[in-house]
Amino acid sequence: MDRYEPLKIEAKWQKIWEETEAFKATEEKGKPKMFLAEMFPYPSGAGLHVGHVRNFTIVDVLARFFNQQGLNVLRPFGYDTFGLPAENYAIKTGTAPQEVTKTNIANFRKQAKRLGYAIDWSREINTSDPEYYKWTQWCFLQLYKKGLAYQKESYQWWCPVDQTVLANEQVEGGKCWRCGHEVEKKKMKQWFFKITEYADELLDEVDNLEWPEKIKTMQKNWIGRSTGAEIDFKVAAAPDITVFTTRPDTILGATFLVVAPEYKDLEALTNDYTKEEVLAYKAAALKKSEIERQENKEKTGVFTGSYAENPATKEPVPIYVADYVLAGYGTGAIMAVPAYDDRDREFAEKFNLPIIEAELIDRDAYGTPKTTYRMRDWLISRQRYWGCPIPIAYDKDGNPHPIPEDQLPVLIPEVDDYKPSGDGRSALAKAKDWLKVTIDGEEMTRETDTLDGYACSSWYLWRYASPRDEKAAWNEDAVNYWEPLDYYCGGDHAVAHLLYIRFWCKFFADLGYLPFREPVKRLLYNGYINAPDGKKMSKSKGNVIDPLDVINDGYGADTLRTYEMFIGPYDQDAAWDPRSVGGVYRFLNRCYNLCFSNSLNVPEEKTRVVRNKTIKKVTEDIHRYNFNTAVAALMEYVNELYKVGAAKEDISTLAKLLKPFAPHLASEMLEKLNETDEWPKWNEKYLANDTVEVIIQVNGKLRAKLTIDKSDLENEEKVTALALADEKVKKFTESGIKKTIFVPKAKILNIVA
Ligand code: ANZ
Repeated sequence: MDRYEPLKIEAKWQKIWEETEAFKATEEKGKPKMFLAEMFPYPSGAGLHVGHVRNFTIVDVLARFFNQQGLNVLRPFGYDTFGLPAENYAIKTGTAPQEVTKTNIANFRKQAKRLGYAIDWSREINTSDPEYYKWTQWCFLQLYKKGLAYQKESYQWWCPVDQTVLANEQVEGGKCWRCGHEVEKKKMKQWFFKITEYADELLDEVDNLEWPEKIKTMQKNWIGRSTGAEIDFKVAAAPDITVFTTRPDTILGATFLVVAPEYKDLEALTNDYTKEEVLAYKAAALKKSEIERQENKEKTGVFTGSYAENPATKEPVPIYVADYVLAGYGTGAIMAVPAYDDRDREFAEKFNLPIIEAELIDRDAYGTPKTTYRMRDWLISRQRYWGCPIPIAYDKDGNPHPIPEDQLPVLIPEVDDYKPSGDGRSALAKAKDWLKVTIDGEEMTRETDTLDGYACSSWYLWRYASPRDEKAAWNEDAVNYWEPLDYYCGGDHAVAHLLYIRFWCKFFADLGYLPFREPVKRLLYNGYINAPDGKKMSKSKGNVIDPLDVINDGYGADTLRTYEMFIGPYDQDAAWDPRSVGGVYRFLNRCYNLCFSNSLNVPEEKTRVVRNKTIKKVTEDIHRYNFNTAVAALMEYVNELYKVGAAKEDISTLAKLLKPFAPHLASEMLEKLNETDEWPKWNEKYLANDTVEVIIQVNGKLRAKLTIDKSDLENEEKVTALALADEKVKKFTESGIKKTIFVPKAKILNIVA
């Protein structure tokens, strides 16, 4: 080929990698390992988008970089396949979600292969594969056995469009994270995982993680630990009220109490005169999201009609209901101290309640010390068909029983119609035969809720260690060798997935199944790629860039990969720039031409400094995730080589440094040079300012300037030889030399001819 033809080169190398299983990882005791993964994708019908490409390429650059450095690299791949899009499509078209998922995975795999990723394809996993979800159900049963999977009746976010409950993490600004419809509160019996059991450890260990600070802060705020006290207030004709306060020392100024609209004894606090208004207020409040309720708007509330006794002052204080008090936090009831708390002051001013600047007292005088968390237990019930069935059945009295482990997996039954059953249950309720199950001789009815998809992704990183194991969720030896994950890359799920996975890790470590307590050593949180105008890419705006189009337009995968690393700092959002794509393509062309049309006739000393500098810069940049400046350094290097010429060492160095970004082209170059891809090392000796200019005089007249290594300044013999070999000097010394005088300090060589 006399010109760069990326599509040809890429097809050739992809075939070779596939046939030789080039990226298959095996445990090699004694060889240091490196395990990297991206947050696995949901294989949507639309295929890969440029955001996936950025995310996957970061992982690929690191994987190839470490591989070239001689580490034993594991870079697996998988698909997070349960979820609403496939189910909604099934409801609309009648196509089984199993089928849609299969098609979408095939498409994703094909696309990922066209991007030349160094993936160990023998480790592909898919969360909706019964071989996989069998073990998700096993995980559930372990949590159930320890009391960490339990049922509770409570108010839940309910999306009337998707007909399912949502976790707090899935309600964004009072709207469903999937369809954007306003959510409602509904009282239901649901399954939960008791993540709060690990709240302290989850919080305390955040600081030790090599994760971006912003994610660590988000996790801390989400867990939201508060230390304070619970204090009992006596109520005459209703149950006493326990409040949670972080300021028990302010109790002398507590002039009223406020309970949340959902407060369990609210009705008991009302009387004939207040009941109607209180219940109407409650109904209105239930429609608001927590975020709305905490907004700094004018305070609302209603007097319940009851009084409590302040245990410190013995004074009667009125009890109000107001939506700024949240049901799931603390006890759902507060003592209001308007002199010290701004929210209480606003409320007191509006309702004309006393504001008393009382003195502060000893914190421990009343009540019992108590620590509260903002984080709630993780709601995992979903009224969905396309999810992992919860392995539970109910006896005649409605008591839950675990499905015995040897009966796993509980397979998803086939149904004709995927619509929810209409009575609040999923379409699974329509599979009449499937519903019946016999446990210990007793006939029972299966649970029709499925697990939140986040449960499926809470353990997949360990499955990667032994993805085809039929005897266990993960193999102990394999997990010991590969885990924990060294690098995890994603641009979403800062508090949900990344908290759940830490929770399960601690739980399974406590059971003795994992020899570590944190699943992810280093986290890279990548930014998004936006449309050229800076706006979010979306189908409806018609501004989506299809990565396959970029490849097929003739640019190839290497340009796409290199461009997405060059687009800007990896952790910041960046706008797509078609001109810059062309620039990267021209850069790769220049690399190609250097290798395939150049005569490589420059002595390696000539480019030694820029070569060593480039090796150092690219190596250090990749280590620090400065992928964009690493690519920029390679571009500068190529510019320099075009100016001064290239040695064979330059081309091989360029190919090796380029390989993580543009692996196909780099492989083609290395093949031509008959070189391995071993990562090059730099020599500090040859870095910046390591050359000097020596002035050569013949009979006192300046005849030439010589660039030499600084270290050669000591070597008079070598400098003289280099000078005499110079064409310009030769002319004046043809008649013979009498003597030479070298003054290294002045960098002058005098030749007397
Ligand atoms: C009296 C008091 C006086 C309070 C004072 C604060 C300042 P954090 O730090 O967020 O934990 N509170 C308790 N439960 C609540 C609920 N369910 N909904 C809304 N507010 C609630 O805040 C704890 C403080 O928030 C508690 O301490 C309580 O008000 C209020 F000068 O009690 B404090």
